[in-house]
Amino acid sequence: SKDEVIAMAKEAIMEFDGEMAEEAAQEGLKAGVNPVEIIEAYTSAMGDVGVQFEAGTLFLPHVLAASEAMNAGIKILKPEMEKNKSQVESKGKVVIGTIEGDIHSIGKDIVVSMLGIAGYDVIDLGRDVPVKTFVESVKEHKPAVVGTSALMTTTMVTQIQVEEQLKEAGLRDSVKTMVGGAPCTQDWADKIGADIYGESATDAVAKVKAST
Ligand code: HCB
Repeated sequence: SKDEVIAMAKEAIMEFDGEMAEEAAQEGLKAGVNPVEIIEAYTSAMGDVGVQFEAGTLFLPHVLAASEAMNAGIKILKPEMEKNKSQVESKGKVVIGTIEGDIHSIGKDIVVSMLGIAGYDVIDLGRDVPVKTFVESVKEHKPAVVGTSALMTTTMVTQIQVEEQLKEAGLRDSVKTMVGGAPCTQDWADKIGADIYGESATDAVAKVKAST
């Protein structure tokens, strides 16, 4: 049943078990569970792993193993989700990357996948992306939205520079800006003048849709 699949998906991440994550994905697809809900289950368990990492009860290798398990599961779900992708023309372009100084990419990658599935052309700049690269990419690709991901309090401040440098380049009015990553909040987005705060990948997709 759906509850069993969701529970298995969560357990797989908590147990760093890639095979179990794949099994949850396969069982879920067979049972007709929405793949997005399975990804949300992985993500929620990944959040719990993060909490344990912060508490010092889990260590970096565990975190990496958990994220690998999550990727194994997502790999099974992705082709299925792409079948439902709107076959019509692209909904628009989104440029996204993890901000300068920050190498956390798991959450950003989920946002990239979900936007792709929702029909957007996503230009993924990767991680540790210099502010000027975001600006150049906006100039080159003219996306509807440019999104930054920041997982650390020390790197989220650099999201301000994206706002500023887009203004300096005369590009700020041509694009919507989005911020996300665990330390970001709606308050933070309001404070720095970002147009969209994406609390989760699902939230990011919904808000990008609403603004394009
Ligand atoms: Co990392 N790390 N880490 N880490 N790490 C955090 C982020 C800490 C909070 C843990 C802690 O110590 N308390 C902390 C940051 C503290 C701070 O704020 N200053 C931290 C630290 C300090 C570090 C290092 C400096 C550790 C060290 O070397 N001493 C180092 C960073 C080096 C650097 O970046 N320069 C480091 C390294 C690592 C890895 C490599 C082991 C690994 C990253 C692997 C990778 O990404 N490829 C890692 C991880 C995994 C974490 C935790 C445990 C989980 C992050 C994660 O993937 N969450 C994290 C603890 C935590 O966050 N609670 C810890 C799961 C994803 C799915 O959630 O929030 O990223 P998410 O994304 C969501 C959501 O935010 C939204 O959608 C996603 C899906 O729903 N979203 C967006 C994300 N980006 C968006 C962008 C948009 O525009 C819109 C929506």
